[in-house]
Amino acid sequence: MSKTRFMTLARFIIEQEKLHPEATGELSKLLHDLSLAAKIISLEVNKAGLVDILGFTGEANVHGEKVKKLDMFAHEVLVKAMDHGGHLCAMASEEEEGLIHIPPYHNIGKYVMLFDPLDGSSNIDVNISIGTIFSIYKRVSPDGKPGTMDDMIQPGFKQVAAGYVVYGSSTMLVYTAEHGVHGFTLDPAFGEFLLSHENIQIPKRAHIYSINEGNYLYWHPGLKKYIKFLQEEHKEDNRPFSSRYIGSMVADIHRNLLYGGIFMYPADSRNPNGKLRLMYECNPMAFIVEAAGGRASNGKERILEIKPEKLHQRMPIFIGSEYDVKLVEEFLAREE
Ligand code: P6P
Repeated sequence: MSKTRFMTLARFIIEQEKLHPEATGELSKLLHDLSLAAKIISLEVNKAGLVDILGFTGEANVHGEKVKKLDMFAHEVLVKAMDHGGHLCAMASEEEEGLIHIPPYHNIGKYVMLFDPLDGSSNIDVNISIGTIFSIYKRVSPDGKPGTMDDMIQPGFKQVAAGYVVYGSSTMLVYTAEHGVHGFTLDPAFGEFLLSHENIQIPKRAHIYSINEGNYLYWHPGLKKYIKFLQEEHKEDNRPFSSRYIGSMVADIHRNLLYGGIFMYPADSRNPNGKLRLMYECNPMAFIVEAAGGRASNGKERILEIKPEKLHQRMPIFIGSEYDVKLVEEFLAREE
């Protein structure tokens, strides 16, 4: 990889293609289209409080357009950015029940993309970091025809690329296409994503745990014991851990990816499948964290090997530093 201060996302993708001849230029162009959508969404997210786009006012904005929720805005930006490049045969969004087909006047490609356009959007009104999550698979149905649900409902290990954009103190795009996890920070001065975190590796052991402790009463007994274990003092074991929970999965996992940590959204007695979506949140994040040397399970099975049944199904998730995800799995197994 050439050493340059201005390693843009586009240049990095081209140089990656040279390093990995099996990589197809199509995936690179797809990521490029996605980065444009990310810039547009970032612009709106960062001025949301100013143009009254927050919440759902139902009134018209200064342009006379009906003001939408920011997550619907992000959904529409992504669909429009991705529907004409000729790389996809269909899309699926957390904001839409069914498949999103490619308009008949556009070329049909050999990939599908699933995305959560703005995860954590309830945090927008209080200026907390939120994110876009995307997941890309190669189609399994015959080429040249519109995509089908079979193209979407694939186990996570079949992904060819996955990533997220975190709209925080800066806007960062983090992705993996099976050759390392790389982070790019948006320079708003000239609207380019510049390589800032090459080949991210998550620390093998954590000292941060992320979970909504307000649900403690409803947890599995093994999880209660695990969290109490993390809160005990044991200097050699780096305990007690620090508790860090933003309530925005992308922001929580991004911090844990860089610092080490375990993020948990477990099943509980009220929500037997947890809250997060397998296809839009768990699979892409698991693909990224595993590519960075971490681990992701539902407490028993590897997330990426779970056979999906429905597009919007929920899945418990324990994800982050390998040692710590293995340990919580042991605590859960002991109390089966
Ligand atoms: P809770 C945001 O609404 C979200 O989908 C994730 O981004 C986040 O991790 C989780 O839900 C927070 O859920 O129940 O702790 O508020």
